[in-house]
Amino acid sequence: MKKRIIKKIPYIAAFLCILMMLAGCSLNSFDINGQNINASEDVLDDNLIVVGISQLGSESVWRSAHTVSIQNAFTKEKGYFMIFNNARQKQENQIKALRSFISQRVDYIVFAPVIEDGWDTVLKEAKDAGIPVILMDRTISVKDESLYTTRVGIDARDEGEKAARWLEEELIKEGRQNEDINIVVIQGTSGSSSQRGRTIGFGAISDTHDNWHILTQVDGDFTTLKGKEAMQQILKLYGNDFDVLVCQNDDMALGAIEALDEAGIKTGIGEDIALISFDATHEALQLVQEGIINVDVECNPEQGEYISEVIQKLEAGEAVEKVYLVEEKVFTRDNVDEYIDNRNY
Ligand code: GZL
Repeated sequence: MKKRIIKKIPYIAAFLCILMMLAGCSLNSFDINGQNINASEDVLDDNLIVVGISQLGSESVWRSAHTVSIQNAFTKEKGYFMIFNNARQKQENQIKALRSFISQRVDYIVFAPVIEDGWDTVLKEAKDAGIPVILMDRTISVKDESLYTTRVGIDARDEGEKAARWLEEELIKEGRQNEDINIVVIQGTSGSSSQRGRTIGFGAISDTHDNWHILTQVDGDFTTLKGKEAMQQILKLYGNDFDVLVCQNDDMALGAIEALDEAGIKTGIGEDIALISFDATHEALQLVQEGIINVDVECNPEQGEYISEVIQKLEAGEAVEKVYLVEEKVFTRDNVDEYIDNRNY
């Protein structure tokens, strides 16, 4: 690892460090909003790789698992000084955080973009400052792909296709491949690459079936509360006159199940409505075991170590790929027991 010149730490942060040391606390990374302070006395260690991390929010169980994976990877013991910011699902907060990282002259910027568009200007500023940018989880749409070095994340379009392939096979198994199938969808955060990818992937296969009818797609913003509200909205419009409910993450599926329970409607194996979900969190996989969720397409949040490996490659002057995709499975009652107890989330 190249010898590091001590990074210029912003005055407010230096003040915070002194304050915390006087208070006998220890520091090994801190949030630029001055929250979640947690950094080590040797914050001025001139060997640590300073990484500015903008996490998009804490909207779901998946996101919390993703954050744990990131924070476990970028510790002082592993050679990093992490500056972590939670943008609370607002792009303007992420752009502010990225600009703060640029002004602090961090060595790397790592961020999970809440939505796909609107990053060109701030990433040009990072490029002009000579700071490599690594995307995590989701992707972005930019005119100039050189504005980011690489992405460690998931293939949302493939996840959407996997969900539709499961439905194709399920309908054939049930001898219903030629019946009219009414589908309703509760989508994730509008404009995010995860929402767009899952929608496009599922739709590309749905479009090949004239007897599949997507009645409506409602924004549930990847949260349980909005997932419940979206389900209530769908029930008002269609009652239970649909055969398949697609929820683009487990948190929204949990919210939808709450609304369906209140309406006396059941989903799952042997019921009139099949429930397709994404993420494969522990709680949702328990519902797969119980037959309430028919299929859960995994979205793997364990990305921290992969991102660290990429940074180590860059530190060593090695070439890196433009994208690294984490491995993902599809869970149904047939295979869930084999996996549910040996996962971190
Ligand atoms: C997927 C990720 C999504 C998850 C949701 O890559 O961005 O955001 O599916 C999370 O649970 O909120």
